[in-house]
Formats: sequence, C-alpha cells, structure tokens
Amino acid sequence: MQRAAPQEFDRVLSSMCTEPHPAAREAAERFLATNPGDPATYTEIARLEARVVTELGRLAGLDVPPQSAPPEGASDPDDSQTVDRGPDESESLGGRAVGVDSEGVRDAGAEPHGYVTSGGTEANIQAVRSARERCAVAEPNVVVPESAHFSFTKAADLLNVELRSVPTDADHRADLDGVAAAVDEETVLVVGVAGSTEYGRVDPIPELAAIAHDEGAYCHVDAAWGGFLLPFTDHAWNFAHAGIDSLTIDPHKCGRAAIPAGGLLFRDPEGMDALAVDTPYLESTSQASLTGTRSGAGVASAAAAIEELWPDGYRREYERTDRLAGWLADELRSRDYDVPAVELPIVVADVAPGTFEALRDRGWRLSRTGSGLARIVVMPHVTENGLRSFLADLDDVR
Ligand code: 0PR
Repeated sequence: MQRAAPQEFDRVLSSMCTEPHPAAREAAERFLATNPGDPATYTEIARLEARVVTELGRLAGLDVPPQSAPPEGASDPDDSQTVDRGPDESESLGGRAVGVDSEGVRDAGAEPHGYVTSGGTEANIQAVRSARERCAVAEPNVVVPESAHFSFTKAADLLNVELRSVPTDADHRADLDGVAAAVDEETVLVVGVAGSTEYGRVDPIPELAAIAHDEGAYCHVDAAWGGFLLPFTDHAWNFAHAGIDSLTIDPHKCGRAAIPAGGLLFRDPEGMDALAVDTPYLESTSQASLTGTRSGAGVASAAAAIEELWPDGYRREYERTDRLAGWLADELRSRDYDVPAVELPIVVADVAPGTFEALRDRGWRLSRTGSGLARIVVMPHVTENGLRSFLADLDDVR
C-alpha cells in the first residue's frame, strides 16, 4: 500500500497544534499500544501519567501552598496582571508530587489531582461535570465569557447545565461586571480563559475567581493553549497566584506532545473524586476519565516533551514566538491592516475575504475569527522565513 504523505507544517498558520518534539514522537510510538485507562494492567504508562500530572501541577503553581482567596490587591487591574512568578532556572523533573510520591508513583489511596485527557474538550467537559457534582444545586448554570471555547457548549449540552455566555469587553477579555451580574446561587462554575482561541487574550483571572467564590461557585481556567506560554509572562493565571480551583492545560498544543494529550488539574482531590465511577471488572477499581480506553501515546509523549523542554526549552520557544508575532503585527500594520495588540502569539488582521481566499489558494492554511478577521497562530513550526514568504504572497495577491 502506498503511504500517504504526512502533513507539511510549512504553510500551516491556523493550527494550535504543532510538530511534536522528536523525543515526544519517539515516546508516542513506543507506548502506542498501552492504555492508561487501565493503570493496574499498564503500570508503566500509569507511572508516566502521574509524572505528567505532577509536572503540570508544578508548572501551574499547585506545589505552592493553596490560597483560597485572591491575592491582596487583586481587584486592582494593574496589580493583578503583574505578579512575578517565572519558573526557577534550576527547576527540573522529579519535584514535589501532587498526590504522587517523588518518583511519580501514585500514593496508596491518593490519586493525583488530575489526569491526561484526550484534549482540551474533554478537560473542559470534565471540569463542568466535577463542579456540577460538587455543588449539587437544582438548576446548575456555568458562566463563561463569550470568548470561551465551544467545548463549553458541548459540556452544557451533555450535562444539562445552563450556559451563560457573557459578552467580552472591547479588548476581547471577560467583562467583570457582566460576569458578576450573570452569577447567582445556582452557578456552579465561573470560567476564565488564559489564552483565548481567537485573540490569545488572558482574562482577569483573580477577579473571576473572587466573583465565583463569593457565590460559592468554583473557578475553572481554560489554559488549553496558553498554559505552556504563561509561566514566562507576568499574567496571574494559575493555582498559586489566582486562587483557581481547576485548570485545562494541553501538552498537545504548546507543550509539543503528540495528539492526544490534554491536561486537567484540580486544586483538591474532591475535584477528581467527583468524576470517579466504579469499574467492577477491571484491575483498577475506579475511573475518573471521560473516555475509557485512551492513548498511552499521548501520555508518554507529554512526559517526554516536558522532560526535554521544561522550563528552558519552553521559555526559549515562548520568547521566539512572542518576538515573531510582534514583528508580524508590525509588518501587517505597515501595510495598513488593522491589527489589535498582541498578548500571546496570535495575530489577527482585517484581511479582505478575496485576499484571504487567494492566500488559501496558494496553500496557506489560515483561519478566521467569528467576526471574519484572519487569524495567525505563531506556533513552534512557524518560522521567520515562513512568515516572510507569507508576506510576499500577501503583497502579491492583495
Ligand atoms: N480550549 C481552548 C482555549 C482551545 O483553543 C481549544 C482548541 C480547546 C479548549 C479544545 O481543545 P481540543 O481541540 O484539544 O479538544 N482550540 C482550537 C480550535 O478549536 C483547536 C485546534 C487545534 C484547531 C488544531 C485547529 C487545529 O488545527 O480552534
């Protein structure tokens, strides 16, 4: 049989996924036939999953003593976005565990407070499910900014929860007054986005957590895409500095793991406990994941990528893509396009529909925001040379 050519990444400017790191690719192949859904049978992949959860937890500030209230002065918008929390240069694998011991092996009786999902959609659905189970109100609702990913629509639909979508502010971030007005005693979860799908915006997370907690609701942050970039920025987004309860963070996006490798973390073990169902005939007696059998390839590749890249490799990649996105925005502005400020490396511009189609005809994989703006995600596979040839084609066709 003739083998199909793999996807060429040269002209892909629309994807939030990228080429896996070589070590991640190799690990994925090695663990292709393992099932972390049955950890008592597939023990090595279960150990690797615990390790990934530990490392994701550390990346997201779960190893810092919990802090249920938002930081002092969090209501001051200037302060809330500028807490210094860059990872220490000396950090490496093997630190304090989240429900796992220092070897990354699960404690007897203690599950890690999270797991490797099959992507951000599963993680977001499960975050809603866990909050619904824990709050146990008659008519639960979830409050999201309208910038939230469509996976929350799926979650609400599946879980019979009302989705309250609140218009964002002029800069495409969650509007705090609007969110506060939408929340009530039946609210189980308030969602903030840290790296939004369309504009790469980071919501004011500590303030959203405060609004949630004032109503007795949980606060979930969707950092599916932004999670591997944010540790190198000044944003307050994680468990340690924003008082959140759960987090989506996907190794298969900016973490350079193979698909499928999403991540879901909870501050407290009860978050995972609320998801567990009994599994009478398996070696393992309960299961918290949404899918049953799942890919060991994703888990092993996430472990390998994080081992290779955290923190310095990820930092270098963040700095490179941040620079490149800023440069692309300036190049587009010099051609009279309207380009909003870049927060995380996604660039949007008002490229006319005819130009957009002509670029697609030349093989450029571009996508559009809901309002029709061209959107370029500057991922690890996107290079300066690639963007120069994109700009040359743009000059040619417009
Ligand atoms: N949360 C955020 C903030 C996201 O951006 C996405 C995906 C998800 C959750 C859901 O993650 P999964 O797709 O892993 O379930 N955002 C992109 C989107 O839906 C995903 C994507 C990835 C799109 C690769 C295109 C592509 O080639 O637009």
